[in-house]
Amino acid sequence: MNTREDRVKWFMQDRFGLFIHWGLYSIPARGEWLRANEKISIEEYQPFFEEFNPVHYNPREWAKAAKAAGQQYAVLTAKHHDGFCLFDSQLTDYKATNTPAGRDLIKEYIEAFRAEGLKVGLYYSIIDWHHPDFPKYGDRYHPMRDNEEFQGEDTHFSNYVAYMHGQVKELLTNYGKIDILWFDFSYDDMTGEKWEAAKLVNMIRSMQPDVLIDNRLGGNIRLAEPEVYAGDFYSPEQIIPPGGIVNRANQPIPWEACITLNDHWGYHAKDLNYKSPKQVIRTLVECVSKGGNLLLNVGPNAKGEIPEQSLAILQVVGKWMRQNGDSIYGCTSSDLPKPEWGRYTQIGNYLYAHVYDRGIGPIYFQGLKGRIKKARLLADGSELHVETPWMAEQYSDIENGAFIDLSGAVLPDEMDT
Ligand code: FHN
Repeated sequence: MNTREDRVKWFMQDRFGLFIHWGLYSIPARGEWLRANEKISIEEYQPFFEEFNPVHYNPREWAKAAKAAGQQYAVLTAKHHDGFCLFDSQLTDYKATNTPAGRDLIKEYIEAFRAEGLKVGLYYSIIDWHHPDFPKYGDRYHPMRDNEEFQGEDTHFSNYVAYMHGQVKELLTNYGKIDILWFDFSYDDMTGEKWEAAKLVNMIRSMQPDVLIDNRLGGNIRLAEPEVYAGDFYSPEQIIPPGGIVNRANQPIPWEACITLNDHWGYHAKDLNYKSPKQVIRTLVECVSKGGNLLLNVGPNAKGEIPEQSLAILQVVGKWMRQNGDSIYGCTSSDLPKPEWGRYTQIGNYLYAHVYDRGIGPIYFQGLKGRIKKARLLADGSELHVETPWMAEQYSDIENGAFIDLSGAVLPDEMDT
């Protein structure tokens, strides 16, 4: 039987993925929670179903952009909370093949990303605002929870659980090897066995034993003996855990921070607050320096296009990755204390210094006296020199350190990124 350590090997190597939130909500262009935020009924939302026709959808272009950005895997929403399926499910009519799009968008995504050599993940919402048997009354996450027409409405939640399990089975049967199943999300008492999560994960493991599962079905991945459904990796959202993530025995566990490129997951016409390429690069470095992955999100528009501003940022990030990817792929945290000038990432005996603020004079490597065999600038491969500055022996707190002279080197982070 394969273990979590077996399953996550590629994940810990790849480090950088593309998250894609796309669906009917791309038409109103006010984010994927608009049904709940604006109390939109199923009937008021129906015109978007009848209109959805992403005429410019070309997932090969998406895959090429992700690959050029240095991303090694992707996770696309197969179904978000609104219940709309981008895949040709036989368990519902609420799917892309029944819209003017008339195509299985997931099938095309998987074929395109695999063709570009990227691994493929599917996001699947266990919350479903469209299914008649998903709890409505009193559920704090249902868009119509305060609407009297749903008061007391009978729902047979077991029907929904069977539907949800059936759709997961479809996704693992009809689209070849899936690398990640990204479930979203458990809350309050809607967690774990409420979803019959052990049965679901046992089915998943029997069908595709290598697929990675996130920790949002419930349970506690940090336990010494986590529940079978507690997941293969922890999924912090819009945050980088300050000290990475460890289990109760203080052992690092795999994690992946999912972070938006602007302020929204789904397409938002007025979303102008984009992170700069430098912010993205530093976020990626910070994740890896703490033993984690970055899943960076884009929200394509109703025509199936990733916004130009998102593509431009990914392009600059890709330039940095082409020069510095060795300091990301397969790397993790270092045991050394965080240096004041930036961050370390490490793989084996290779230590990568991400210098954000070079300050004045040579940069200082605490604890590395006599341990630096050679130093190279990743951007151009040029040699860097380990040196001991004049009168260094009189400086305090440097008895076990080393200095490297960076004068004349243009650091990647000082480029106009
Ligand atoms: O409610 C969702 C949200 O729309 C988005 O999909 C994020 C991405 O991780 N997950 C949930 C919020 O935690």
